[in-house]
Amino acid sequence: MSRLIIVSNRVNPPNPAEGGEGSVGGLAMALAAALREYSGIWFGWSGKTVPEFTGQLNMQRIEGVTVATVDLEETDYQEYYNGYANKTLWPLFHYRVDLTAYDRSFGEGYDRVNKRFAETLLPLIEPDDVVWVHDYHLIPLARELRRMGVTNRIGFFLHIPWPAHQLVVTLPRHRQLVEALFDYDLIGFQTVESLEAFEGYVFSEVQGSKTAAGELVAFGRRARAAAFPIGVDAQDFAEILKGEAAMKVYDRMMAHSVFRKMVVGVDRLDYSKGLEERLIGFERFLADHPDLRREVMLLQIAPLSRDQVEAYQDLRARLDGLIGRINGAYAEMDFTPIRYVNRSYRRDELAGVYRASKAALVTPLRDGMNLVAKEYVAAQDPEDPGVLILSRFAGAARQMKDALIVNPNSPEEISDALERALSMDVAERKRRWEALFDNVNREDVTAWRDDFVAALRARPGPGEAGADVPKAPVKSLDVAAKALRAGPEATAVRA
Ligand code: GDG
Repeated sequence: MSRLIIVSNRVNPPNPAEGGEGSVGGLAMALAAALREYSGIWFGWSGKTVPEFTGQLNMQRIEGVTVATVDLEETDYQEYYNGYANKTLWPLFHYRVDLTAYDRSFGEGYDRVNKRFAETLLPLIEPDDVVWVHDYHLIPLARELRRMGVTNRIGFFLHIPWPAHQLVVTLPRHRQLVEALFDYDLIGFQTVESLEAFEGYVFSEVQGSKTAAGELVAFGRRARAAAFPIGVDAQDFAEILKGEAAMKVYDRMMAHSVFRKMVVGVDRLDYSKGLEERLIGFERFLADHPDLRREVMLLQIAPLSRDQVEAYQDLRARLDGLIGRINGAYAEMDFTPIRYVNRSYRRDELAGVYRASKAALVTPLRDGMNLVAKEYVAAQDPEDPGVLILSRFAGAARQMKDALIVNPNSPEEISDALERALSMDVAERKRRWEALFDNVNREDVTAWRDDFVAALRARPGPGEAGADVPKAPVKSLDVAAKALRAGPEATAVRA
C-alpha cells in the first residue's frame, strides 16, 4: 500500500500526557486519528519563527507517527498565518466580509509560504505516495508541487465552509485561488452545501462544466469534488470516559450541580462560534423563566485562540463585558448563572464535563462541521442522555437532525430550546440520542478518512487514462527522504 503524506499548517501529534491531545482544534484530533492508521508522514509548520527562512526540516517520531516540520520567518507568520489565512480567508469563508482584510502583502506572503512548504516537502515525496493537504492555509500547495514536477495523486480537504459565489468574488484573487484547487485530483468539502457553492462558482464564474462521470472541468483541468463530512472517534470517547480523569471531573461536576442542571458550551474563542449570540439567548432564557433561574447554570469553556488578531481581542473584551453584565443582573449571593473559563482542558476531562451536562449549546453562526456537537453525543449516558441544541448553520446540522435545531441569531429560539431541553422527558431524550449516536458512531472519523483516501486512490494515476497532469516521475530522493526511510532517529535534516 502506498504511503500517505498528510500536510497541514500545524502538526500536532497527540500527547498521552495531555489526555491524548496535542492541541485544541478539531483538525488536530482528526489527523492524529488518521495517522495512527496509515504509515506515512505528517508535514507542516513547527509553530516557531526564525529570523530567516532556512528550509531546515526537523523530523521526529512521535507516538508512531513520523512528523516533519519546518520553521517560518516572522514575516511569513504575519502575512501568511495571521494575514491571509486568518484575516482574509477565515472571516470571508465564515461570511464575515466586515472583518475581511484585503491586503496585497497578505496574498504575497500566502503564495511565498506555500512555495516554501512545497520546496521543503518535495524531497520527502516518493513516486507512489499519496498526498493529502488540509485546509484553507494551503490551497496553492498542489500548484507549487505540480510546478516542481510532482505527478502524485494529491487531495485537498477544506475543513471550513466554502461560501456562496457572491462572497468568493469579493476576494481580489478569487480566480487564482479556485484555479489552484484544480491542481488537486480530489477536492473534499464538509457538506453538500459547500460542494454546491463551489460548483456554482465554477459553473457561473469560469464557465466550467461537469462530465457524465461527475468530474469538474475548468481551467483546462479536471478534478473530482465531493462532500466528506468529518466525524469523531466515538469509540475512543466511550473508552476515555472510563478513565480516572474523566470520572473525577464527572463526579466533581455532578456534585457542583446537585440542585441545578448544567448546560455546557465548548468552543475556541472565535467569532464564528456565535458566543455572544448564545449568551444573549441564555440571558433571554433567564429573563423569560424566573422560576427556572436557580435551576440552571451555563458552563462556557472558551480557550483563547489567535489572540494576536485584533478581531479576536475585541471579541474577548466584548464577552468579558457581556458575561459581567448577565451575571451582575441575575446572580444571587450563593449562585452565578454563567461560569466562564478561558483555558483548555484535557480531552478526557472534557468528556467528563460533557457527560455531566444536561444540555449542550452548540450555536455557531457558521461552521464547517463542528466536532463538539458530535463529541457531546458520543459522551452521553445511554440511559439518561443530555440534549443537544445545535445551530442550523453548523455543517453537523445536516447529519444531526434529531438535535434541537436553532437559528443562533434568535435569542427567542435559543431560550425556547433551552426550556424544551431541560424539561424533556427521558423517553424523548433517549429516542433523540439513539438516532444521533447511531450517526456519530457510523459516520465517524475512520469512515471519513477511509472514504477520502479511497476516493483519492481511485483517481487516475500518472500516465493512466483520464489523468490530465503532465506526468514525470519524481526523480531525486535526496538526503532527507533517505534519512526518513532510515528510521525515526533521523532528525534535523536539511532539505
Ligand atoms: C475546524 C472547523 C470542523 C475545544 N476546547 C478544548 C478542546 N477543544 C476541541 C474540541 C473539538 C475541537 O477542539 C474543536 O473542533 P470544532 O469542530 O468544534 O471547531 P474548529 O476548531 O473551529 O475546527 C470545524 C473542524 O475543523 C474539523 O474539520 O468541524 O467546523 O472550524 O475536538 O473538543 N479540546 C481540549 N480542551 C479544550 O479546552 N482538549
